[in-house]
Amino acid sequence: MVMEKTLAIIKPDATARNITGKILSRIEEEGFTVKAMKRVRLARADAECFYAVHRERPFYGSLTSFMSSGPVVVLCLEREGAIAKWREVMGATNPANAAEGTIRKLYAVDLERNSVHGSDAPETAAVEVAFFFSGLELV
Ligand code: FUP
Repeated sequence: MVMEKTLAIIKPDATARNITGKILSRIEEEGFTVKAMKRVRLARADAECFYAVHRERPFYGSLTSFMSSGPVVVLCLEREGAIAKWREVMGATNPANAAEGTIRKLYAVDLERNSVHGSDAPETAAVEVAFFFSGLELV
């Protein structure tokens, strides 16, 4: 398998419930290296830019409002096959469909407040990592 980087976000519903540490532990247990990490509060415009691919979708307004409603923890994770592995560890987008033991099954509140984000392909991972981190910040 190829070494890859992916972007992960611990979303506002998770930071509000003080489960950042639990999710970080899981990330380390699953063999990811944290290459970069920061806790930030997105402005509405930042969330709109990050989720621009969804701008025509009916949930865009609510999603970008939620993502800017409180702090998020943004991480660049590295591992062999990191993109698919992180999506496996997160579980299905809708926690009602998420497999036992996945982060979303364990912690997500609902489809929107689903605790974590992960990139879905190498091209989007590169764009998403660069959205939050400069090359100097990846160590
Ligand atoms: P994912 O890649 O699993 O994060 O899912 P998507 O890129 O399809 O969706 C991005 C985010 O939009 C999800 F994490 C949750 C939110 N969403 C909704 O709020 N309603 C929907 O119907 C679909 C997605």
